[in-house]
Amino acid sequence: RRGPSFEASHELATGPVTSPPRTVDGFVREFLDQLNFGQGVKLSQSTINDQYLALARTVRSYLMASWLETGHRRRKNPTRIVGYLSAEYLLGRQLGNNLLASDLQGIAEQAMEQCGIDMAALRGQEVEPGLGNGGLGRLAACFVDSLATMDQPCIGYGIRYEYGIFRQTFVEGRQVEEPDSWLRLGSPWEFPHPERAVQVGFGGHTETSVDEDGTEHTRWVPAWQVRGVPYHYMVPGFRNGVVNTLRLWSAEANQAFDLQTFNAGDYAQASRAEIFAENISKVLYPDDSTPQGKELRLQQQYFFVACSLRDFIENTLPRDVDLRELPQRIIFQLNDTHPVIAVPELMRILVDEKGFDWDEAWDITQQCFAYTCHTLLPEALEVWPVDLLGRLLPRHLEIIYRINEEFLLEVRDAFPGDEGRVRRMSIIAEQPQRAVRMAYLATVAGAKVNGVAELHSQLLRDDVLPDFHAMWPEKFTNVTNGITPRRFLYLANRRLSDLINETIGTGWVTDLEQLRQLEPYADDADFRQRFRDVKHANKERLSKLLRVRDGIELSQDHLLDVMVKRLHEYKRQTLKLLHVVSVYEGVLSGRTPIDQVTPRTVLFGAKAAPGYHMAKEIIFLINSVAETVNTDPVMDGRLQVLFPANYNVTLAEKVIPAADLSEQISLAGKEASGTGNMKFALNGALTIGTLDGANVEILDLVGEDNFFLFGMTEPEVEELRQRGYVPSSFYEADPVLKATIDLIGSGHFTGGDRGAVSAVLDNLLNHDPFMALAGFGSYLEAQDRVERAYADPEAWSRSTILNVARCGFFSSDRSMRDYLDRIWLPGDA
Ligand code: F55
Repeated sequence: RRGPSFEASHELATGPVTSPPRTVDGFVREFLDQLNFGQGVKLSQSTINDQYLALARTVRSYLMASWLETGHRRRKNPTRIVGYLSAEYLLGRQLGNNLLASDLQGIAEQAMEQCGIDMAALRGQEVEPGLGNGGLGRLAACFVDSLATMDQPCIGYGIRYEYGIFRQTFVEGRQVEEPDSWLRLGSPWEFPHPERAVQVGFGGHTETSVDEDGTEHTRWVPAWQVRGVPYHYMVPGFRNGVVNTLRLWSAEANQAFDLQTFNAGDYAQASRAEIFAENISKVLYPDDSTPQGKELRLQQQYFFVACSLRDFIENTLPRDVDLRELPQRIIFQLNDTHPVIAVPELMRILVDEKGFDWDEAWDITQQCFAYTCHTLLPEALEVWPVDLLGRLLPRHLEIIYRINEEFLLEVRDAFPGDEGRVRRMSIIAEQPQRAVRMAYLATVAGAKVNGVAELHSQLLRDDVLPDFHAMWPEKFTNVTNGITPRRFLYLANRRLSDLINETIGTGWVTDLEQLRQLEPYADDADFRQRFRDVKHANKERLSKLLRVRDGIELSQDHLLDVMVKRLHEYKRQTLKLLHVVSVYEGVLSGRTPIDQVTPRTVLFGAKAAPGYHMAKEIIFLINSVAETVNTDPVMDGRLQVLFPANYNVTLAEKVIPAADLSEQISLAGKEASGTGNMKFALNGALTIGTLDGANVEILDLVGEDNFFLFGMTEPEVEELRQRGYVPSSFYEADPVLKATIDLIGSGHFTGGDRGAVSAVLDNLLNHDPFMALAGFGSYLEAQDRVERAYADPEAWSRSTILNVARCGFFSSDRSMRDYLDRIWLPGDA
């Protein structure tokens, strides 16, 4: 696999790779070299983009020795490594994170100053890689950060989309999507490795032959192939000399064009194949919960999974390792069902290519996978129609059928005579069309299945996969999600970090439970004042950003009430909006004297899936309400509604540290976990929330005095649905709700146009699948409690400090520990 070695013959090249000197001068020298020899410009002629690229490559240079050393160490020490299989990684900007991890921030800043360069401008030049939709993709990014910080071997496998999540703009209040061309100005953090490219087949047919001893052998003959080229990204641990690898695959055509066709003059036709192949990694599907069964999506899934397995087995695993030992060398964690086609792919490799018999291959495969489920919505469970799957991956479909046959024998064995159960549990659904249930396949194949918060894991056992739980109770476990304290506290909230460092030292950065030591300071008036100063400064920073970024004015002395997350009905942005309108309506109608309105800014951030009609209508309604409320003199500036477009990781890092109130108001039983909820609490915002997802655990840890709880429990939701939920009865029974909805319905926010908001209102009044109207009363009551609490700054500060002190549990380092203990290396203690 290796070429002839120049290194072996050259003394300079055989020693350890050395980093540039960790001094300001050393940094300047490396930076200027990168500018001159990497970018090919002199400092005096360079653009901000030149400088950004050179700075990024400088930081890279410092991390390189650790990266090579980590790889070397891993190769010497054969252990089970984690192959994290995720179609999404929502990484956020790299520069700040990599400076923090390498402890080069101070040096870099001084070096840039010496060069007369405004470092903030260079930071602003970076376009974040938005290779994910939301929580699931961001979770993957937090997990690889934690594994590197914990010096755990991990390869993150995924897709290098040429276009990430769309850029959102608003035109007359409506969402318009624009392509996210994040690679346009260069991508200094990636390392293409065309020499490690692998081939992936699609389509075609299978052939069966019988050998001398009568054994059948099946072989897949694909109709077409694409080339997968890996791009490597550094994943540095926090100041520990570890750099792990993220390996993202890009699809390329094997031949740029058909020369004969080209010569015959049909230029467009000549490059068809190239366009076709490259489409596979062209763009991220922007649906965050309801997967559409699109062929290109299945191509993406199989493409990255096939590349990853091939890469691990042929290029990462040492040649002398027997594949029977595979489970001792790798555990593939399936981030939702998106990579589940890896299961039949591994079976195909073992049986068809490596000559294993079925049972032995299945035994190996079952030990190599574990599955994480991220949802509870039935419509979000991925299924692939068998005709589509059979066309694209005929051999895989055969393998799935066989897995299912043998699995159903096991079910019959365990539950004799229970054919209803057999039908329910079949990996193949018969209705509404024959289709493969990917969650079932993952559950059957996986050594473990986990949910992402306690409540979610319980509902997974009880409601989503009860038959599987009955059959294999020990397969099921919980790992509550977490967030990386490096990015979401240290990097995003430097002021709070400095205050914490000064108070309890820096151990919390890699051991977040140490924040407990802050508890006594909740009773220290001086500390509370400094805590408030931090929050105030963060609001000022956000205010400056929004002025430049969006032309928005953020009032400094307002309660900052934030709801940022993907737009989805189950998350109930409309409930938040009903609250806003009710406050406004109270003043308009004279019910509430204006001087009794708590000055408040409600900030929304949310992208809607482009095909999700209702979500887009809700965006329009939010913008319409914002426009009206913000400009109506009757409110005297006391209520502001802001909706900066294109909420992403970069904006989150500014918004979250400035927030006072965190809105986590999904209908109980619908949000699997949430991770934004953790980020806010850790940054000293108080939560108003339902008993859903990880909110339950946050409440448990911070205590009910420091959390604004409202709404139904999950069993109460079910009970109401059983009784028959009639949303209009809540409308009729609650005069405030009625006035609120009527004001929207009157066209007040849409220039008199009643039709413009009718889709949302009709839906609320006649269907309201997520019971916003039922939640309205208790939500408003909880908002009253918020305002009373906020009126006492000392008590409020005390609560926020206790939130920070008690949220150490939500470090993704702890999540990774739990995965290691319960799933990846159980018994390793
Ligand atoms: C993306 C693509 C498809 Cl096809 C389906 C779902 C998604 C996606 O982005 N899901 C997602 O973000 N789920 C969220 O995962 C988080 C991490 O576990 C949870 O905190 C959150 O509750 C859940 O909705």
